[in-house]
Amino acid sequence: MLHFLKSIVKEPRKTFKHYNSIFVLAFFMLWAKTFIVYLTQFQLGVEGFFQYFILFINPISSCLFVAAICFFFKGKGQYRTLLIGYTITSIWLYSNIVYYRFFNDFITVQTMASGPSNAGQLGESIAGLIYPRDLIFFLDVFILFFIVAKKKLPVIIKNNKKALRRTLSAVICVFLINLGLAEIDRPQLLKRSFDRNYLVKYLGLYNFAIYDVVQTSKTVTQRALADSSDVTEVENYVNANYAEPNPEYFGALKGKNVFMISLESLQNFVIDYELNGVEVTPFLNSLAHSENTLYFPNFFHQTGQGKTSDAEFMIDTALYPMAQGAVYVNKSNSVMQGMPAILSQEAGYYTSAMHGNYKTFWNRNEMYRTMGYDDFFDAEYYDMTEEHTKNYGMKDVPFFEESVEIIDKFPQPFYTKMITLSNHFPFGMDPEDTTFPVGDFGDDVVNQYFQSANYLDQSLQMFFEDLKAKGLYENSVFVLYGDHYGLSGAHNKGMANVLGKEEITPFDEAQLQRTVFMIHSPGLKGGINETYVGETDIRPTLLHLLGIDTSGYLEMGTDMLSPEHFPIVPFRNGDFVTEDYTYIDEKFYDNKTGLEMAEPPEDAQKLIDASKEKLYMSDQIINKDLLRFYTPPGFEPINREDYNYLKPSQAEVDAYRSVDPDRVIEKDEVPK
Ligand code: GP9
Ligand code: MN
Repeated sequence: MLHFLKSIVKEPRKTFKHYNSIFVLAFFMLWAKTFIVYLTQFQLGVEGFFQYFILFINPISSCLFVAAICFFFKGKGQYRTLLIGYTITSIWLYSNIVYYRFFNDFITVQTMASGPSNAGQLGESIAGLIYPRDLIFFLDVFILFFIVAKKKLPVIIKNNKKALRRTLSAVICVFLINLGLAEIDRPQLLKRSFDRNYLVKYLGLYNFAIYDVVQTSKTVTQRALADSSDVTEVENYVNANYAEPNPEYFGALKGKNVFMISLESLQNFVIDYELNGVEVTPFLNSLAHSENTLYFPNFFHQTGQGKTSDAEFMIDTALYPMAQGAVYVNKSNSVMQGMPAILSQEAGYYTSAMHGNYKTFWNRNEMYRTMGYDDFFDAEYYDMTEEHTKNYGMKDVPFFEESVEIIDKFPQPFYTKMITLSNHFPFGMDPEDTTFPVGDFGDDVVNQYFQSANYLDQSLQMFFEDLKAKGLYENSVFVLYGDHYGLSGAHNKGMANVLGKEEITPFDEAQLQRTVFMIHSPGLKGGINETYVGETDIRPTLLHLLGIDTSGYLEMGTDMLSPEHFPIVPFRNGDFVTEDYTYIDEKFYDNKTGLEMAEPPEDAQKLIDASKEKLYMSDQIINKDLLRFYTPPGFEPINREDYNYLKPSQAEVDAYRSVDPDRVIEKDEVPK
């Protein structure tokens, strides 16, 4: 490489002739393509000349490496290897483009290990993510194949060993320069693995993939090396940070049935929002303002790559999901002390999960066993006809309608998690399902969001009415939560129009991570509670309301109603929000003005440490599977073998019902 650069300056003509080879062309094309993709397809937050320069040079080492692999071979094998290497790299780049459109993130080993469930998830939305114009990303591949076929630049490197030596040394040199420059701009880059954006911005997409492989193998070893003494540090931390329950609320909802309802992608800005003077979510608005609802407008989602499943995980464990990959997929065999198991053991609850998608999605059927869900009513229990389904599965109205019939047979008290689906990216509705208008904000996804959120709202209202009719409303508590954002940064322009702003700044984007959260129950002393809270805080809050002591459990969240609740919400990427500040990308913003602060606040370090510590302790538990060394007092460890979610045959159900259709079903019986 250096030799090439030197000679192209000194003797451009001769050099061109000498290097007029397909390898050089391949290198330049891949480099250029990668850089263009960085600029046009990802939001890497590049600022200033220096960062642009690093971005420009970071693909060099890996692109050179791709072009150089062929020097391992002699003769025609060189072309073949080049074509294969180039095509695979291009497919990898394109896969990241598509993945980014959906997740606003890059592919990792963990997400790939998520296998069919994660890929399946993308697969369902794929039509909205792939465009014919994307063929342009493969133009260079066609050119390369064409040149080889037509023998336009058919130079075979005879002295392949020398070429290999030279190019590989160039790869290493360039990479070290890249790393050095990156370290200058962002010290400790490799030690902070929270944010994949940084790594891609500074080291490049391909180098990130290698980094990710190394990191993942480290985690695997971490578990193997952990022992029982590792749990002491976490235990001390949890005990020191425990927030006493609020006596006014402790046990206020004791013995009630619990509906834990996941509102797909429902951001909090829709509450009380009016589209052309019409409320988008009139039912949720009425609940939010009801005297029997605790409504938390400063509730933030804290999910990572595991999206819906990450939210479920936080709610059931009060721990954080993983920095990379979905904990549901990667850690379903770990030891957990989940909410269903606690409710069952401490208060005799019958527990279930209900979701109109197939049970393998997000590996739910495995993680639910770990959590101790008695039953899982998945797509097999629902009428998955075309008119009832959209995107991943059941539309919310038929989902709730059919669920009521199942719930009606539950033994009480019960805890049931219901995961809605319709309000999912790209939010398009079947015309027969709505009369609500679409928005006019210059972005189809944003425009459709309102229609789809309105549909979710209506379905909830109908569900509540059905429950009232069945006599299941009065003695129940409804925990309603938006699992994660619906409109990613890719839709910031449309969102700016919605909010009547010039642009969405990083500060605004962090504020938009608020999702809906409320607890409603007839007779509950409600009110609007402005405390800053997140998904990890749900479990202790709910358990305390149900009168269950949580002091023996290793939780990262704290009771939202406790006077000792520490109002800091760490996001999975290391940013955080508090009542006064928003910390993004290592910069503090003032919540009052939305502007970056010239000086960090006085308590900056205390807040940074607090946020880091929470994530660190949780990561210790998850990565090292530490709960296998800790059993809370009185808790009976879950035996996964006791649970399976195979649907009983009709004959089994009939035989069961024939005994006496009206008899009260015991907790351990099959209530189908
Ligand atoms: C799929 C549903 C949606 O079963 O949970 O998943 P998401 O894409 O939101 O994680
Ligand atoms: Mn979701």
